[in-house]
Amino acid sequence: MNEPILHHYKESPYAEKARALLGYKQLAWRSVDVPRIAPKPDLVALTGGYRKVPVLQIGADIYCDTRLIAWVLEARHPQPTLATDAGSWGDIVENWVDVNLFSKAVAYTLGRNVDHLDDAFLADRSALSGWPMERAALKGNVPLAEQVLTREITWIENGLTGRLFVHGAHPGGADFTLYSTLWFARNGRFDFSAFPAIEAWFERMRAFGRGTPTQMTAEEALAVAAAAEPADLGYESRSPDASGAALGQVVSVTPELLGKGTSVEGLLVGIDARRLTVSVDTLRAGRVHVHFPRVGYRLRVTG
Ligand SMILES: N[C@@H](CCC(=O)N[C@@H](CS)C(=O)NCC(=O)O)C(=O)O
Repeated sequence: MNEPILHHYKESPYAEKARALLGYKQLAWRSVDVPRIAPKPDLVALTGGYRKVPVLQIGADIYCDTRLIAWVLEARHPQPTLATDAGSWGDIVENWVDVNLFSKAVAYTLGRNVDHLDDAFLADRSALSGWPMERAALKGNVPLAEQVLTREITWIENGLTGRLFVHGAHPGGADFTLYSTLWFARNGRFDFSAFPAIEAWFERMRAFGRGTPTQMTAEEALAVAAAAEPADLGYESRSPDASGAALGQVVSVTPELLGKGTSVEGLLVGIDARRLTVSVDTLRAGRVHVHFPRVGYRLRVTG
C-alpha cells in the first residue's frame, strides 16, 4: 500500500505541521493514533526506537522528522510546490523556529496549562528532555516566557507585513513549521489580536486544510510494513561521510533536542549531506528503512 501513513496524536504541534503539509498537497492519507507519552510499543516496533511524533510511513520506509517528511511529500507530489524560491530566507527561518521559537512556545504553553497536565505527562517529558519539570517552576516561568515570546512574535509580525508567506508567493517549510509552533501557542491561549499580519497569514495557512485522513490501527500499519520491501533510496550516498561514518557500519541516530531514550540503531545504508538512512530488522515489521535529516540528529558509529 502506497498511501502515506501518519503516526501522530492530535495535540502535537509537529504532527499538526505534518497534517498541514498533507493538506497543502491535497493528499489522502492514513491516520494512526500514537499515545502522547511512553510506552509507545507499536511506534517503536516500526521505527526501531524513535518514539517521537510525527512519523510518516510509506510501505517499509519510515520517515522521522517533519523537515524530511516535507521533502518526501514534495518529491512524490511536486504540485503545489514547497520548493525554495531564490532570495528566500525560509530555510534559516525554519531552523530558527525549530531551535529557538518552539522552546519559547513550549515554555509558555506548558506553564499556562500545567494544571491540566497529569504527573505522568510531566515525568515523561522530563525524562525525554533531561530537565526537571516541576509545576511551580513551570508556572513561575510564564511571565518571562510570555514577554520573550511576544518580542519574537513581533519580529514575525514585521516579517509577514505586506507578504503572503514567509517563503514568498507560496508557502515553504518555514511557513509550516512557524504555523505549527504558533498553532501550539494559540492553543496555549496566547493572544494574537495585536498581530494582524500573523492572523491573516494564519488563516491562509489554515485554509489549506488537512487533506483526507482515514483511520488505521497500528497493527494494520505494522502489517503494511511487514508486507513491503524498502524502496530504492532515491539519493546518491557520499560515503565515507565527513563524520567518519561509512555505508555498511552499524550506527545510532539520536535527536539533538528531546532525544533521551529515542535512538535508532541500524546498518547505515544511505548518507549524504542532507539525510541518512538506516536499515533495521524489526520483529513485527520485518526489515524497514528508517530515514532522518542530518540537521538536528547526532550520528554515532557503534559497530
Ligand atoms: N524535529 C522533529 C520534532 C518532533 C517533536 O519534537 N515532536 C514532539 C511532539 S510535537 C514529541 O515527539 N514529543 C515527545 C513525544 O510525543 O513523545 C520534527 O520536525 O518532527
